[in-house]
Amino acid sequence: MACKRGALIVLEGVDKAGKTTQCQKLLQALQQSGRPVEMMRFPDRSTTIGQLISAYLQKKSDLEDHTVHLLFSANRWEMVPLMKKKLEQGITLVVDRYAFSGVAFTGAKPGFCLDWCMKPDVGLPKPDLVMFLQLSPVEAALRGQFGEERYETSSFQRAVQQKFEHLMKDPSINWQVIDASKSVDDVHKDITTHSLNTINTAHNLPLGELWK
Ligand code: NYM
Repeated sequence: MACKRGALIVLEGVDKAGKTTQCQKLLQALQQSGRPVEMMRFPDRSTTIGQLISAYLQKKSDLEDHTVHLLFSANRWEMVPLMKKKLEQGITLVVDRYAFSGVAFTGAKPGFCLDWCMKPDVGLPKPDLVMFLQLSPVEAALRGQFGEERYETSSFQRAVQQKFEHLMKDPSINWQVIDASKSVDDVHKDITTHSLNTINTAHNLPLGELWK
């Protein structure tokens, strides 16, 4: 019999919500419990497309807004064969940002509608679980200064948060809102509980297609 597939688990949220810390803690916890698991992150800055994106984010280059949106999407699509292979091999993928960040960040720019922003990512592997690390802008600001990269301002992050809230109304996605104002360990416990439930149910379900 073919092995049971892995689960596709995504963490989303505005900057400073603790996504990367929590992805790493989840990875370690699942590894320690003997489950096959790997972590990915988007943008994946290691590829040729990822390097274009990284230079843009670091303000070393300028790109037209539609163009960079499509590059972020292409950076996900170029990973799809690898993602599918790993999931089929029974490996659970913990992913730091996905298409939802893509839509929320571009959608927060003037002149973009969410519908247009979603189109390039239609048909990507559909996450079995998307956990949104919820943190108010006030609490995020208390966690320290933003860095130097593009988009790292409080006003832009507030606009991004609104776009995420819109996306979370979509019942076709298994959204779970996580209170990211709790301690790192308490947030980790919530995330682990949701992830274990999802890994057990995803085993028996076909991998879906996003927004289709
Ligand atoms: N970002 C991320 C986008 O604008 N579109 C996308 O599709 C994705 C995946 O890039 N500010 C933005 C969100 C972040 C930045 O930051 C990547 P980090 O620290 O590498 O997650």
